[in-house]
Amino acid sequence: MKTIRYMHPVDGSVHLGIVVGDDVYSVTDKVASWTDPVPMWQALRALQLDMRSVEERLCVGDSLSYRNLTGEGRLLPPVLAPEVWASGVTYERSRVARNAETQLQDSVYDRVYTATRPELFFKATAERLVPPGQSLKLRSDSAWMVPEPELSVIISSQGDIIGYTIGNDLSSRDIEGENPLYLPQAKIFAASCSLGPALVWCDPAVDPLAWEIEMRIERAGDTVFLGNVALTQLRRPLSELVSYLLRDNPILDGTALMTGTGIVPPDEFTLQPGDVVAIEIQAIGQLVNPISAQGTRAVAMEAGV
Ligand code: DO4
Ligand code: MG
Repeated sequence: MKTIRYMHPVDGSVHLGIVVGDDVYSVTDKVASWTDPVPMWQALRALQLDMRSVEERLCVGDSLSYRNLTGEGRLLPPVLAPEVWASGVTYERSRVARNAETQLQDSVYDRVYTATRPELFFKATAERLVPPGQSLKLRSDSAWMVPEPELSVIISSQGDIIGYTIGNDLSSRDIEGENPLYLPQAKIFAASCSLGPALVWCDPAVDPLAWEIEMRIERAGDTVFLGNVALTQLRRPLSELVSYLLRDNPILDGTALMTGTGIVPPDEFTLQPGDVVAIEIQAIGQLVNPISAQGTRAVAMEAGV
């Protein structure tokens, strides 16, 4: 099952919808308290209801067009994630990129890539999240910034994986490269994280390790970067990343954990205002975010949405 959160075209109210092809069926119209996947997931689990039969019952009546909701800038992050955490150096490509950018002689990155304990760090709060289609913003004090396309898991407070979405861990390579202790400044700033466009619910039939991530960066209509990676290249099991996050660290239902990047553009590449970053995992969809400078208004706001 695939769900999105969106602002209703008529009154702007927040809805949770199930996506079937181009049709979006509002679940909120049928169960008013379900504007977010987490209460729905909890209710289905408590009642031991089969997701598929629930989907069949809910996907009836009026629907909206997914393409139109996306085009009109009405999508919201697919879950109201109270916190977003992230993982680092979980792919060989990330280890190589960190070694290239760091000014340290003795690489902490080689060590963390093979260590038992993964690198996990805090990335964003719900208020800091940029919805699909809206602008991520470059730090004004960095000259070397890249998007990081990452499979992201949505988890319950108990550590159950509720579902999967796409994350963009927009990062500064020169700030982290100067000193790894600057990591929070390289990672956390206004409009540095986006999640979306949809949530694919955890299900025995869904195998994220069979997926591939593709990232395309466009500048003035030209593709200036295209790369992809298979999820089989992720060095650590998803359950391992989740279990380390929960060690002595209470989290709330709906927390997002980004699982690290396996795609890094060449070292000479940096993002510029006006670039558009599109990250695709076929089963989930395409997370598209324009890039702008700090201090500029979000694209959807400019469009008057
Ligand atoms: O240590 C740096 C973080 C690297 C990261 O965010 C990633 O590998 O995705
Ligand atoms: Mg990352």
